[in-house]
Amino acid sequence: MSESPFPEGFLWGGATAANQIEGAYNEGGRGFATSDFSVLFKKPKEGEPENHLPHNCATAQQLGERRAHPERFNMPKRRGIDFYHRYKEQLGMLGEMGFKVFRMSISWSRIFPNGDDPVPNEEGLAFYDAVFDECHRLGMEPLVTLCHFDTPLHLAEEYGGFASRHTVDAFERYAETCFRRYKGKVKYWLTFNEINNVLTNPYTCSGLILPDDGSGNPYAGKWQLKYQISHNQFVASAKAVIKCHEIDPGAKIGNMTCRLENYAETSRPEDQLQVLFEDHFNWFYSDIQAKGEYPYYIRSWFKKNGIEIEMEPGDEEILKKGTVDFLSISYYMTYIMRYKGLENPMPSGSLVTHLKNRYLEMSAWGWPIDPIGFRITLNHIYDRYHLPIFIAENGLGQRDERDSKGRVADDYRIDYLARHIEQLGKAIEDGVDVFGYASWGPLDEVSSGTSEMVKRYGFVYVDADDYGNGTYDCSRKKSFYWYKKVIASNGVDLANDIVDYPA
Ligand code: BGP
Repeated sequence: MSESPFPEGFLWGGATAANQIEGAYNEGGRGFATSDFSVLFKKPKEGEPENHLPHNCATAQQLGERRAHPERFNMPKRRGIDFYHRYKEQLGMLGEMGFKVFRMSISWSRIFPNGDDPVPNEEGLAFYDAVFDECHRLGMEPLVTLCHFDTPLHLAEEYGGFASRHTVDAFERYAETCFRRYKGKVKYWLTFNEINNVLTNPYTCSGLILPDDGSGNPYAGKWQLKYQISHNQFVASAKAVIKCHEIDPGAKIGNMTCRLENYAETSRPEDQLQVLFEDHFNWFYSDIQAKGEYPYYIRSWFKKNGIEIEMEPGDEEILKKGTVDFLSISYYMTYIMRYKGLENPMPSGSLVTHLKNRYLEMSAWGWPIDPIGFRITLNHIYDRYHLPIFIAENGLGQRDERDSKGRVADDYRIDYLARHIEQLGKAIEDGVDVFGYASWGPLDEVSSGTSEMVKRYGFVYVDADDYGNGTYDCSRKKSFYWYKKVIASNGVDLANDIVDYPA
């Protein structure tokens, strides 16, 4: 077999999030989180009005209705895939594939039900002790996100989430509690999942709750507020990094951004200028977390737009001291940029490109499939920071159909992943330092954006539908046996030659 481009000890695995797998939203002493109020979103039928609000968020009015009458709503993140009760079976399936790393998140409100309680909830702490022990028993390193789209509701309702420094302080205490409790069990930490998505969805990313203003999306725009929230989260992240280094020098802690790699629609210089504008809005987040200071371009843009960040004494020193050990990204697709003719550009505020790339096929959910873009983006990131990189998410959400034997022939998923892993290998051969790859959704899990179960990513099929029906039992898809081969060959054997694949 040919020489592997992947280094010895490369961390092959998969990624999940507490709000999308755990369920047991009101068990074990857990308090409410913002994610508990995401309702199932199904794409509107022809002619039905489009919903402009990000599907996984809520206005104050919607939250009020859902809190008062939960029986009237379908909120699948309260169920997840019942990982809370089934984690041994589910992790066992990943161990069977030979996973080296398991990306998961801790539900903050399982540790501090209100986010800022005087003492932590021991039942919550013990649950993650058991999960980490099971990971190690199976030979998997847990890689743990501290906050993955599930800000404690109390902090959201009482303080506006990360709009308040109270939440920054609460996050620091929560992070410190985790570092002390799990020292020696967790070697890899991430602070915030997709911290740059605050520009699109500050409810989901930062716990901001706004009243419905009749505009269709009260979270649109509001850049002063969003950049103040971003600053507060940068400080929270940096404080966590500093605490982690103090408490557990053997651990590594990174950031996590949703990588938005942009292509100019044409060779028209203006279109390339639009790429520059968009890149500035996105590089900004990893620039601060990796370099520890506000970059020139954002200072100019703030000044031009009257944005003034309120800082507390010492913030700039904290940002400088609290830079991350590594970078992590989610990579799903690339985007097309067309010059908008604005002398004063604004963030696009959209994660899924509306301009189609005619050279790329798309998933059933309209996400362009661009493996070469993966290699491009990794070179761009490494060229900018020269820090190790972990792939925190990459995968294909599709409808999977089971045959009469309960088997799923997900050749489309094998094809997607094989092409992306091949390009990942080329990026490493280019000299990019990548130390691990976590495919998103190794077990089917509740979609972040739409709360659907039918948008499946997994190597493992979970028998559950969008409405909570099913046994929640696990079975193996064709890709299960394929990925097991990929891991065993350290990324060399990507051939789809699986013939026999019992469910
Ligand atoms: C990212 C989130 C993940 C995951 C992924 C796939 O933004 O970090 O939580 O859900 O998107 O998106 P979806 O689940 O909506 O298909």
